[in-house]
Amino acid sequence: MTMSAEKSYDLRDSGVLRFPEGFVWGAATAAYQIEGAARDDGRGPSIWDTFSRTPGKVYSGHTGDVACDHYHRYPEDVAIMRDLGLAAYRFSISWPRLQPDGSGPVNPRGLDFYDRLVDELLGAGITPIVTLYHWDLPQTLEDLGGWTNRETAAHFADYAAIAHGRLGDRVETWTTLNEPWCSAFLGYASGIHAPGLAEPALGFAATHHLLLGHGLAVQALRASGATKVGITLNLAPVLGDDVAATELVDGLQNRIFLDPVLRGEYPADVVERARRFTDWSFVRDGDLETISRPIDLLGVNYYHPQTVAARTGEPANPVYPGSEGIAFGLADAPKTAMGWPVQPFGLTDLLLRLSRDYPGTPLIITENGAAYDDVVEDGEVHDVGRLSYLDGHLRAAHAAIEGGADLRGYLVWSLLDNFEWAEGYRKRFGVVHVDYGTQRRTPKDSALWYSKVVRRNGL
Ligand code: NCW
Repeated sequence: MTMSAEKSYDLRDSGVLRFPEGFVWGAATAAYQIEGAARDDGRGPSIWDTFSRTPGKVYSGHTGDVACDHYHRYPEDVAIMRDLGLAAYRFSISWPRLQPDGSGPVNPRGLDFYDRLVDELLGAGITPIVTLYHWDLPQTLEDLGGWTNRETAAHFADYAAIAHGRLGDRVETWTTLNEPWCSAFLGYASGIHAPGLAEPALGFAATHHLLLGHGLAVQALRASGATKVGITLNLAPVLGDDVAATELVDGLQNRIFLDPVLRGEYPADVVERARRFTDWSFVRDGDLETISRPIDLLGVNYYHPQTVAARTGEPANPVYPGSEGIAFGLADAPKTAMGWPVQPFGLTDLLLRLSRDYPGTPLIITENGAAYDDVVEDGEVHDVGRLSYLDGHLRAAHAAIEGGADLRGYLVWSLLDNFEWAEGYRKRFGVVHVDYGTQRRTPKDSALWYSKVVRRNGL
């Protein structure tokens, strides 16, 4: 890693930490978490509609039926971003809005919605960044096996081409999957997320077909003329004294996705350890070439490191198949409302490690943020915990840039409080508060602070 003195000088200006010129500042959301309008205008059902209706799966039976009603209120939400001075907005497209059954007929009214949203953003001077898959698989495809079925990957590429065909003239940056680790290991290996299956073998098959879907979608997007294409992974440094434990968890969290995409191979240690669950016969000749098609950016979602230790008799954590004998979550640090430790140094470490181990791919933080139990007082939300979380992580990102990481932007998770998956509406990640009774939006102190950071391109 080389660190140029000139670069580090440029980034500091009378005590202000400056980010590089052109650094992209924005916010992120996901379709199922904010749109609502679950039955409007021909949208088909997704696995999250089904899962949230399955008793006991989501806190208090919450669903995304209404959520933030963003489907109808998007002009107000875009205006909030414009007033905050945000330069970019990362949103996801709901696959079942575009193709109600996940393959076959296209729903023109679904396409129309994203068309309107993109035009509204551009009119407000905000650059749209599209995520094609943020977990809302069409239920019809799940009925055929979902991501455990190889066909789903091909359908995903068709859907990518449809979306790009309509929006590609105005949207430059496209990412394929959001956090495939969650889709595979929360959705198919542990049952914590939709579709709620809990078989380690299914988690590995889903991982491969998600990655194949990514590679096929990259090809489809390129064929349709896209020039900035990437994937978003939820990555975490794994901390602990026991080398075998940290390597195992690092393999299952990070390298199982990074290596195929950026090196064209699965990590040998992960393949070996998973043999007790799968023979990997779903990996066919040519798949890894497809999966490792060059990408233009890597989206990094960072929340916290994972701390592990060897502990005899510890049962496997179902989200990490084969992890018996490993204890998780031991960090001695303040926790957010999710119980996640606040450890900003992990972001610096992660970005520098990516630069070192997977050089040449520009990085963008596609999500970072925190849930806290916010309250509105006289029309204001004094979310000091979130503000300090964001400040610490931006300093950590800046340190990584000074250390040589090619970091191009930062998108806070999330613009709005929203449907936090299995946690329902009880966990609030937004920099803008949402009153779900009235749909009133209230920018929190963190949003007002972030707005200043964005305007001065620094801290
Ligand atoms: S749940 C989750 N998140 C949050 C979500 O709102 C967003 O859509 C995701 O991209 C914030 O960022 C991501 N991430 C996965 C959490 C892992 C939970 C592991 C539970 C293990 C027992």
